[in-house]
Amino acid sequence: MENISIQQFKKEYVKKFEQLYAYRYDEGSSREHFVALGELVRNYYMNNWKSTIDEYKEKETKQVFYFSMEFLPGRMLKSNLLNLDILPVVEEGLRELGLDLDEVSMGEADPALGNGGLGRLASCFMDSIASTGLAGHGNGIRYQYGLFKQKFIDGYQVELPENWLRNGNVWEVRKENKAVIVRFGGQVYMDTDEEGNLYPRYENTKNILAVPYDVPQIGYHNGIVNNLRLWSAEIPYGEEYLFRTEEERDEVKQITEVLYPDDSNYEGRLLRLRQEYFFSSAGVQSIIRYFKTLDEDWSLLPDKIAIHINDTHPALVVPELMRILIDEEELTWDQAWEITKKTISYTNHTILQEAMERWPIDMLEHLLPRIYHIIAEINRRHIEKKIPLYGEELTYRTTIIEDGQVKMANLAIIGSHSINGVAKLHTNILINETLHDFYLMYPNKFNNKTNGITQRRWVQLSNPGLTSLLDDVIGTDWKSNPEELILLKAHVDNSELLNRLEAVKLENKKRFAKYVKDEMGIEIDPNAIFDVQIKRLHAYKRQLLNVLHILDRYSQIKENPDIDIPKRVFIFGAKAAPSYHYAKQIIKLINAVADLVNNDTDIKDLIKIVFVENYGVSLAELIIPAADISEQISLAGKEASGTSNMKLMANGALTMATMDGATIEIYDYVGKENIYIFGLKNNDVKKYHQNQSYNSRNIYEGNASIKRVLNMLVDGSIPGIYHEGQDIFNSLVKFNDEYFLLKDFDSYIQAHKQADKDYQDREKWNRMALLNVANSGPFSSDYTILRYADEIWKIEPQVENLISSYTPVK
Ligand code: CR6
Repeated sequence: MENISIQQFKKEYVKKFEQLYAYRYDEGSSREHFVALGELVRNYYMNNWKSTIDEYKEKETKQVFYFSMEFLPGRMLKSNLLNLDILPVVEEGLRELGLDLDEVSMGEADPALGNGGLGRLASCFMDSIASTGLAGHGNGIRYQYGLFKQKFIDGYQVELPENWLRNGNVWEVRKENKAVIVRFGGQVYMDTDEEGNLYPRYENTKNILAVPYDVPQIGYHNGIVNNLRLWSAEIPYGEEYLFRTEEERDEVKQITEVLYPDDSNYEGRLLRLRQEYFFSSAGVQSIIRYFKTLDEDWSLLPDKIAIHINDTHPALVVPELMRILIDEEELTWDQAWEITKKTISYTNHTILQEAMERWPIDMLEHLLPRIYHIIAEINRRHIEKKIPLYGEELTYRTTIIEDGQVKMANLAIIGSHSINGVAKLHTNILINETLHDFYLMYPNKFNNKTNGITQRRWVQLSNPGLTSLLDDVIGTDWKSNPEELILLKAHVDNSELLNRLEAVKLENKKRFAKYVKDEMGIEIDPNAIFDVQIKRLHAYKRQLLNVLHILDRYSQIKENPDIDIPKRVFIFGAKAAPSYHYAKQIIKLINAVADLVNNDTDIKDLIKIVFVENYGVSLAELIIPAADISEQISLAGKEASGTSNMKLMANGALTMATMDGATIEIYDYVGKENIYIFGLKNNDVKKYHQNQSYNSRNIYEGNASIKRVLNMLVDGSIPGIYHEGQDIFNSLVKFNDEYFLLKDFDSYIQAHKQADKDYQDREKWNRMALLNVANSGPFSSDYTILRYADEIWKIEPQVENLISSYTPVK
């Protein structure tokens, strides 16, 4: 956009506010100021939004559509201002009007339309696609209610509805004229038309209107505005009479009402299947409608369109695209199949068996009869074609339909041209273990794309102190080319700079400490080590190991009150899926330990525990810049990638980690001196499984510290956890400790002792922190997305690329 002066902004702002509310702007609430500012900012990008979309169409630019059941964009105001290059003007203008941008920004709801890493990754990707000048759009669901709001009552997690749309959404544009019909249920018969062609005749279907709400995805300083299209379910116009009962009307509303609160866990309910088909079908239909305006030969579809599916939740795009090409556009099966495979690509985000989607045949057949026919036919042809090449045994291990169920990962692999994992180790596990059979059939489909994060949100916006330090020391080019952060390395011995880095961290810690005091009434010392574990609560992520460390430390201080260790604040942020009993027990345990330790005067503030309620994107923005230690302690082989590891590193936290997910790549970049690695490696875990030689009870019996700590769970030392303590104890001792916590305990404690020591040497610590920031550039999602574009989607940046070079896959 053209430059706007502070004066002009102020004038436009006041005018906009008073037009909207009909009273003086200085009487407004932060919510109203946010709305007024949002409405004004719209004017600044609307033209670019239109011209971006027009230009793609005019030039017939190949476009990618990123289908994801989840997006976690966070508050968009500051990010939009940053990318439009008007953040300083707006900030100053508001200040002169007596307003504070941060406060105004709090007036925006944080849309929690995702669970965790997968949803946030989708949003980092949206930002990077626009910012690297790529033609790409998101396709998802406009949930009326986002991920539940978490409350702790008596230390237990309670879930409350997240009505994020209560005050509307200034960024979205409802596009009724772009609505499509999505068909569910009924019966389908294959009939023959006058020319003798087969066509499906539907009876008694329920037709639902899918209405798109488009949200702008603004590129960084490049004039590009792409689209995030979120679909909402409605009763079709004029068909209200077909939905006569309350129940029938509710059924429609429900489709886009709530986000399933499961993270890396399969939720196999009928409503979830409806959601998946709803946004997959609506998205594919709108893409096809666009393609038809280009008036091109169908065989050119893969040259104009790429469809990417974020995990298997949108895997029904495979049969849906087949359905449209065959039933509606009258292509032959073989033509349609070639086009479908060439158009679609798929990312796998987990190897956890419990997260693999499988739908009962009955359910699919009932809800989507024609789609089920097509899947069955894909499966039949797959078997027919592969048996002569690979034999029966291997082929039958790769079928889509098995034991009365439809396996969505198999459908996604067979129906696409690319499948990628999200970190090197994860991709290797897919290739060598989980999906090895498919790898034998399609070695060329497999590739790795290590996840990334956008430094725009995770450094520039959330850590202004670090940002201006970086600007002063290495110039501003890192903002469009994060690899330039490596220039910082040359300053590693500059003690003045190291002190400044420490001062920035301290300011961020004070900011968070204030939040903790105001919201939770807990006093924490900003000079303590802030030790952070923020992620969904899952047994494999081992928050419990963190707790065992705390209990061990607690016991040591009790035993030896004069112990010389730095103060620690253990910070947790984590939601548990409402039905995940064990995860909720661990939440209760953490809160109970916090009560015990925080109120024990013997501890003299050597330990404080802060478990923030309702962790999400906005809290992450506050916590990450304040972190000294980043806990990435999953059992090796279980965390596909992780992305908070990258955000924390970029903000100068030191990583305390097992060799898992993308943390291994962090280790490769920063080097072993600048990271704390402990615990079993993936191969060690594999050996234990193969030999069935793990025996946690032996460890418990033979290790005095472990015994002491575990006994605390059951001997009444921690008030209020009678049942939880017993169950958790049993999981570790009686049921053989599925995630090898006891095996990793000693080396974890050792690594923390080393961290205590290092922290006391301020210069050493700051140097390590600096090297973490310096090496975080390669984890920019801009590079990740350029690799997707180049190697999978075959699309090129449209604008003069802002990024001069990017690291090739290593
Ligand atoms: N839970 C992985 O577990 C990864 C993200 C994004 C996850 C996590 O390690 O960083 O995806 N997987 O790739 C799924 O959601 C299935 C996640 O967020």
